[in-house]
Amino acid sequence: MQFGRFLLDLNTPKIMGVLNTTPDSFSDGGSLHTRDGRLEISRVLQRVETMLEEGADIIDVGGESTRPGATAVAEDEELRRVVPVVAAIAHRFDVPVSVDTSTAQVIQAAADAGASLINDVRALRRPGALEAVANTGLPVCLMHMAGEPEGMQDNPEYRNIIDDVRAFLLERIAACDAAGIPSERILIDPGFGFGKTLAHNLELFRNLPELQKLGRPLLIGVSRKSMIGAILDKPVSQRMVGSVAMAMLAAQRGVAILRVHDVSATADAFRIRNMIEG
Ligand code: 7PJ
Repeated sequence: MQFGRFLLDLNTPKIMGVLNTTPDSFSDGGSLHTRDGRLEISRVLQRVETMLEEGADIIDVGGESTRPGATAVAEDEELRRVVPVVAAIAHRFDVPVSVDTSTAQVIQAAADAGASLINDVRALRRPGALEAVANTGLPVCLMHMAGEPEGMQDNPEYRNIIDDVRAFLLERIAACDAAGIPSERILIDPGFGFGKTLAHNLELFRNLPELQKLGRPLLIGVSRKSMIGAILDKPVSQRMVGSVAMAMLAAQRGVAILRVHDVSATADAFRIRNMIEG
């Protein structure tokens, strides 16, 4: 699949390394910031270089915390956080840069700064987002989320989680088509932890092959998430092995791209898998 000027072979699972530019990320918040809270570009580039050495195939840059309960960030604040980071990475490294955003203005500015993928947890439902992606010609990941981060974990309910997520993704693929974004540029994501109970997450995970049938590559993020914490009864700092185990199971179910924090460990697991599976 084409990601800007990069061609990725999705027949073997690819690793998307998470780079958080928010000071309040639940898993690695603030590590790229100075003590007075400024994002340091030199630290960002160092972190990216490490992730590339460890085996990342894509770098995902996020400027808005979407963890449960997080409040939305202002557009200009998101622009200010994300655009210089995208530009610096795209300029320095030969790697597709993905941008975790829902905002039309950020989509356009990130594309101008050299982004290769738009990763939208709101599946282009914000005003102008469909048109912005269509304009840029970039591929997009459409993720399912019930509600907004602020209230999404308050008693989420579904008629049937698989049917509901599938119907949502089909509707968003149709909306993309109507806006001039062809399906060849679309990845889909059931959105683990976004308005879902542990039972919902597990049922979705078991049924990933069902979503595979929609005919678009699957991208998922389970890394360090509360579903793993709930299964293992462990805090965020002790969820790496569980995350890698889940990444392996996802790869086995045909997932094309894994969004992860622990690039090195995931890359080791995938190398073993590729050697065995050929
Ligand atoms: C996801 C994401 C995910 C996609 C986040 C976290 C929360 N983008 N951005 N899929 N999660 N496509 O990393 O735990 O699951 S932010």
